[in-house]
Amino acid sequence: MSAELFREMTQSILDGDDEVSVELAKKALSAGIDSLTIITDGYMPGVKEVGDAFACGDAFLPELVMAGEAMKAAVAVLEPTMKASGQARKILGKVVLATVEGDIHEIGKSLVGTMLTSSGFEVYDLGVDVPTADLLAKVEEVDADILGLSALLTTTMIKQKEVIDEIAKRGLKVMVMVGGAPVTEEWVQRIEADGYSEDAVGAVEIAKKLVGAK
Ligand code: B1M
Repeated sequence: MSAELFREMTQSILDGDDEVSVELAKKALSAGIDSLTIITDGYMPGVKEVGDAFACGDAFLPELVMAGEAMKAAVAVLEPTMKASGQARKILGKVVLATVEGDIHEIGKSLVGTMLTSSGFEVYDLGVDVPTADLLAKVEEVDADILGLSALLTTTMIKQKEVIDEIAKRGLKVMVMVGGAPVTEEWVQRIEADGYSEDAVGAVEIAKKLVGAK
């Protein structure tokens, strides 16, 4: 039953149909399927397919926009369950999180924020397209342990480096975790980030290690 449901979810993203993606998310939740499994096995294959089709010119911006909206709407249905599954406990650390300046991709960044919140972190999600100065002002204001920087474009990844350089210049004591589809281990080493994960589950593990290491 799940396999068929997941195929329909993938199709709803390919169709850019947010009504269907939302209905399927509700259906899967009532069938007792875990939210993260729904996202990774149901919706992510659709987003990947649209992204790949866009990259080789088989899909265009409107398709990308509609796929993004359908994915966002489904995640909005699933997020409360993910947050609710986190138990009340001691705050593990404070995380300021954002997508870097010039980049408006928000879905992955928000998923990381939800996972961190449900795992016991206090998350200040500043949204997308956030200038370096605003990020660092928030880090100082809340005395953050970790600054999480998401970037989905090869043209905006460079902002992750800009932020890290500025942190060093100001002598701020905050760990930087980076992520986003184009980010690689090689890039992480080059910009001297403290942590990197390729997905939201891994981001929680890295964040836990970082606060332990601080
Ligand atoms: Co855009 N887009 N997009 N897009 N888009 C990509 C990223 C692209 C790979 C598509 C492609 O060509 N194959 C391509 C980038 C190419 C490149 O630079 N290498 C691209 C492009 C080119 C563009 C525009 C330039 C298109 C244009 O205008 N000509 C434009 C840029 C706008 C801007 O930002 N300035 C653009 C716009 C958009 C939309 C607005 C239409 C829409 C976003 C809607 C929204 O977010 N509200 C959109 C979408 C939907 C995509 C794809 C299809 C899907 C992204 C997504 O939401 N994935 C994407 C193709 C792809 O990724 N295959 C594409 C689902 C999400 C759950 O995954 O974001 O990877 P992801 O997050 C993951 C991990 O990466 C990781 O954990 C998350 C959960 O597992 N992670 C972190 C993310 N952040 C992390 C932070 C961490 C740790 C882990 O620590 C802090």
